[in-house]
Amino acid sequence: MNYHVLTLFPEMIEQGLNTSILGRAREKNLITLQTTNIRDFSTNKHLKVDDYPYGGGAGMVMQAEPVYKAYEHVKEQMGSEKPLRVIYLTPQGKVFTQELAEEFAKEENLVFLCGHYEGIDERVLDRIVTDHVSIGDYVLTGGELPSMVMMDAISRLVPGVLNNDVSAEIESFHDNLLEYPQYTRPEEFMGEKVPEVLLSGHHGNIDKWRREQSVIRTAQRRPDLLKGANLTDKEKRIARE
Ligand code: 6GU
Repeated sequence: MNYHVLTLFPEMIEQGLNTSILGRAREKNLITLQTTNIRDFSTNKHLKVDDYPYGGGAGMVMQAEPVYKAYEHVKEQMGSEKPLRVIYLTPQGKVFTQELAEEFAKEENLVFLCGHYEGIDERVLDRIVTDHVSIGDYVLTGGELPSMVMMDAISRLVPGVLNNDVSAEIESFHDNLLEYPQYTRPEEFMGEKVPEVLLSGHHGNIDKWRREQSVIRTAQRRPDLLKGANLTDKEKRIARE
C-alpha cells in the first residue's frame, strides 16, 4: 500500500506514521508514505497558499493552483495506469467506517488531500477528488489527523502488517458486534477472578462464551449496531435481556 499525502504540514504526518506497528510496516515496505508540501507549489513570492473567500465571510480559503500542481507532481511521480483514488478529508464527506477501510485497503495507491482554514477552492476539488471522507460528526482544524486515522485503519488490513493474521478479522465490527472482554495474568486481580470458562481449555465453550459476551456488550454499548448483526433467535433473546 502506497500513501501519498498532500498537506501544508508534512512533518505531522511523517511523525504520526513512524511509530510502533506502522513504523515497522514502513521498514518492511508493506506500506510506503510520500508527503508533498502544498506550499512548495505556491507561485506567490511569499509562498502564500490561501486568500480571502469571494463573497466574504470568516477565515481563508486554500487556493486551487498550488493544490492542483501538488497533485500533478504526485501523479507524475507515480506514473500510475489505474485511475487514482484521491481522498479529500472533510467533515462534509461520507463517514469513514470499517467497511470503507476494507474498500480502500484493496487499492495499491491512495492520495490524501488535507485542507486547512475554511477549506479549498471548489474548482480544484471538482477536478481531482474522487472521495470526500469525514471521520465523524465533529469539526477538526485540518485534514492531517483524519488522514492518519484512515491510514492506521487501512494499514492494519494490509497482509503482514499485524503479526497476527487472524486478529484483524475477529475484532470489533466483525459481523457488526463489539469485541468480547479480554483477560491476562494474574488469574486474580483485586479479588476478582478471570471467568472460569477461559481457564477450562475447552475451546468450544470459550468460543460460545465470547460470542455471547459480544452480543451482550453490543446490546449495552452500541445497540445501533445490532440491526446489522447476524443473530440467532437465542442471541436475539440475550440481546433483549
Ligand atoms: Cl475529515 N476534517 C476536518 N477538518 N474535520 C473533521 C473531519 C475531517 N472529520 C471529522 N471532522
